[in-house]
Amino acid sequence: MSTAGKVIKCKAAVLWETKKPFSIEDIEVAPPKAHEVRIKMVATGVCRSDDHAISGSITTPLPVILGHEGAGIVESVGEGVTSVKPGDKVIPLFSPQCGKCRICKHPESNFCMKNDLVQPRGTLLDGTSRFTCKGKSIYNFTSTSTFSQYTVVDEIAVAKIDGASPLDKVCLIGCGFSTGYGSAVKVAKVTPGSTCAVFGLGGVGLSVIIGCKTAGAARIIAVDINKDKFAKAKELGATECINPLDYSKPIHEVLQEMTDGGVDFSFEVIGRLDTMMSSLLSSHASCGVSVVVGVPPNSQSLSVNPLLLLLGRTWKGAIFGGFKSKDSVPKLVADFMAKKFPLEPLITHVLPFEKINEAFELLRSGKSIRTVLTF
Ligand code: COD
Ligand code: ZN
Ligand code: ZN
Repeated sequence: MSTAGKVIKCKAAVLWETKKPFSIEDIEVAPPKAHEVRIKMVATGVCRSDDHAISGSITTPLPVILGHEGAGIVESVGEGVTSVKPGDKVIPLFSPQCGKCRICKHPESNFCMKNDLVQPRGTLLDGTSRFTCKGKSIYNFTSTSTFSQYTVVDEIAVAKIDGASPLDKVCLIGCGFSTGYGSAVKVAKVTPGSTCAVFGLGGVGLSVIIGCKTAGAARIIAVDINKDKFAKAKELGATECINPLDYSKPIHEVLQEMTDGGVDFSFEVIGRLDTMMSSLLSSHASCGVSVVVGVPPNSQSLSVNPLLLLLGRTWKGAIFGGFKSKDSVPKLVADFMAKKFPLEPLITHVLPFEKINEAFELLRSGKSIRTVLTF
């Protein structure tokens, strides 16, 4: 029996308060309105940014359904939706692409002005949510809310992907993989034969390494304070791994000595101010490009001597690897299907959706790279 046009009752992980575990709740998901899409989630990754929302270091309205790295199948569409139809495999886009704003029309930029990231309203574009629980409206998270058996997203925040793709793998293209990979291939534009340094070897940092390798970097130096991360980094393309705790001098000095004055491309993939500065200083003062991938906790800032840039160094950053999401996600899925890069090594754990709190414990303890929750 078709569920189109009807309210769907299902399970979702609701965060009622910060610093508390999720409660698996029975919720109602209203049908999609015009230009909206209701999706049956099949798999979702657990990303560090979801944990930042739990801890409160990213602020978002509560109560909320988090999750932004999912993949699923379209259940029904609202009036006027043309880019997807029921039955299509899709990936929700936490960084949408409206196609009409100044940024979407810019050839190089990707951070669509219709995003719900900078000042989160916790709603769809019309200012409301389709979720209720115990008579209370529940907020959306980053236009996606994938920690629910069903979610509703705006059409500008969903991409149709190859019908043959394995959703329990390609869900990583919804955030972590694309953020890291794009930082190397699209934002830094890593060149063949170059030397790179990657600070932070979580799922995103390892995806930067995959990008550097794909782009033909000759040396990829992986930096992390957890040496247990080194084996996987090497498997994915790191040529050397260093632990700042093994040195008495600052790690940027170590990197400068290892690379004749500094690397061509450096990446901060941790989200800390001190490592952002180390990453910047480890890039060559005249020809280096340093990319900020991590986001520091709310309202922290760095004070920087302009001379660090005056000799020619470039300092930049991007969300979602600089990719225009709706255009790029289907292509990234196609590239995965064509075996241009792997996703499997990033997935260390697969758990049923109900074990979501366990998945976050694995992330916090540093035991997982990515846990994929299946519905
Ligand atoms: N020096 C070196 N390594 C460190 C240090 C340090 N001082 N502190 C921590 N690390 C290592 C950890 O051991 C770990 O291996 C790694 O850094 C971080 O990995 P994870 O697993 O915590 O994180 P990821 O890879 O899932 O995500 C990292 C981000 C920086 C991308 C993320 O936290 C973030 O800031 N996201 C916001 C950026 C963004 O684009 N957001 C949009 C949606 S996610
Ligand atoms: Zn994420
Ligand atoms: Zn736009």
